[in-house]
Amino acid sequence: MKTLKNYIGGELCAPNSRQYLDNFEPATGQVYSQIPDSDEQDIHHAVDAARQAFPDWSACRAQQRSRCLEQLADAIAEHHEQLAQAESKDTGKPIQLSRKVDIQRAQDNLRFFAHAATQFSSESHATNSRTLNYTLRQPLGPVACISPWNLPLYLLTWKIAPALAAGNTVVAKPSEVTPYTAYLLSQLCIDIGLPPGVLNIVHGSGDQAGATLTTHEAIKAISFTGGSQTGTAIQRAVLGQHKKISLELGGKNPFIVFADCDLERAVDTACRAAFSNQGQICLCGSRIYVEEAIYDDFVAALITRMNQLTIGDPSNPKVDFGALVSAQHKTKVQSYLDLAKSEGGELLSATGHLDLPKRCQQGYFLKPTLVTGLKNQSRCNQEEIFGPVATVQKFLNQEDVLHLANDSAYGLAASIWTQDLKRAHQLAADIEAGIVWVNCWLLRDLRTPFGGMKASGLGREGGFEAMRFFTETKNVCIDYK
Ligand code: TXE
Repeated sequence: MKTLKNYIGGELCAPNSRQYLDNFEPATGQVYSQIPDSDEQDIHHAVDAARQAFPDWSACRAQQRSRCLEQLADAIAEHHEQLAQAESKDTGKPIQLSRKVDIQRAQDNLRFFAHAATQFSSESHATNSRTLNYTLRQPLGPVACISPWNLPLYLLTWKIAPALAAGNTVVAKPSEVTPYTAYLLSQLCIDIGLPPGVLNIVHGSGDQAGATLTTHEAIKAISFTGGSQTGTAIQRAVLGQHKKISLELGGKNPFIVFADCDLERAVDTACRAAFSNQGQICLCGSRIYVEEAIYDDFVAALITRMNQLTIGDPSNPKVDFGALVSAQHKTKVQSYLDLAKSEGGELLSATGHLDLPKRCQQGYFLKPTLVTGLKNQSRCNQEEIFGPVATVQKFLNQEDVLHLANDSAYGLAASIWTQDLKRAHQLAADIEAGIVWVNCWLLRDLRTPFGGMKASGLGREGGFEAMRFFTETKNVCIDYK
């Protein structure tokens, strides 16, 4: 059994209390590591380390910070396979997804912000012939990065990279459900000689380690990805502390299919959008709306596509669909299947290849399911299930689907499928979502702002916008005559 450690002040250390939490492998339901159950003392220790490292890190040349991030990206590239296996074991997601998406994108995040660090700039405005305004963007100090379990290394690096690039020091708290890749990252930080205290990684529960970190008086900004309720709890907890907060929360994203779409591509992408990572991606298209004329054909084709998924041991490279992240989460998702029935829905589950070896008999597996026949206001259509359950509804026309899509507390992402350019642009402008894809899903350009509206979050991450979040903006006005 592996015992993980915190990474504080450049060293791996046991938690102050010597208390640990069990870490389960979702594919087997067995405990396979112990993670520090960090308390206030561990958080104070980590924040102190970040505070001490801040003067040198913030004052060093951007090229030096860039080099450190680049070296960390190189280290991830070198350990790509080890990290992918660890991630798949920790989350229950298919190894091929860990290889292609999470670990690759973690590396990309660090490389992107390594380059961004040397390109970051601010503005100056010549107001008239004697007055000049210029903007200083200064790093904030120690900041907190709190990340969830669904894409653990990808989302952790998405936060720490811009924070470090902008000259801040970081205390990160990865999800207690999937701590393993963050632990491996701390070993890589030691290997590349990252200056002590620049990045600190503290493991533990949200209630204890997370809450202590976010409310710590020395923490100047919080970048959080996780559930909407937790986001709201953090906002409340730090009310009056004047911290900067960026919240990337849940979604209930519409996937809109018009009759003039490329049907084959739309069906294929709808299946990926609904069921990738067992539906546990905040950007998943979990509300599918199909124009009346092609509704029956679309649903039949989608079921056929779902039946082609191989469900099984995530460590098998042929598997497309693995286990849910925890027993607790599986119970939550199952409760929505019961709810869907009681709300009058019809459940269409994939009958595809279920290939579970003996070691996976106790794993948290659940087949992908489509639910038809629900009202838009049903709880299954309004609440984030965050699992392999997608709803499908018919719509009549553009106006009708716009109303259905926006009739939601969430506003993270949308995907629109049509050949009609005018309609696509109109809908993209009218849909209440921070990210709109037209004839695609999940394509990312790291320069673009990322984040949601309404209950899906606050602030936009991505590109220079993410670095600006981690700075204090100061305008200097000078009269030089
Ligand atoms: O997330 P939490 P959970 C949604 C999804 C899921 C639900 C709950 O619907 O079912 O959220 O998932 C830390 N102060 N998403 O419970 O609790 C916690 O330790 C400070 C969507 O796993 O929000 C972890 O590191 N930190 C989402 C992180 O917050 C606290 C991805 C996220 O955990 C804290 C994951 C507190 N009081 C779940 N309480 C997305 N947007 O992609 C918890 N944490």
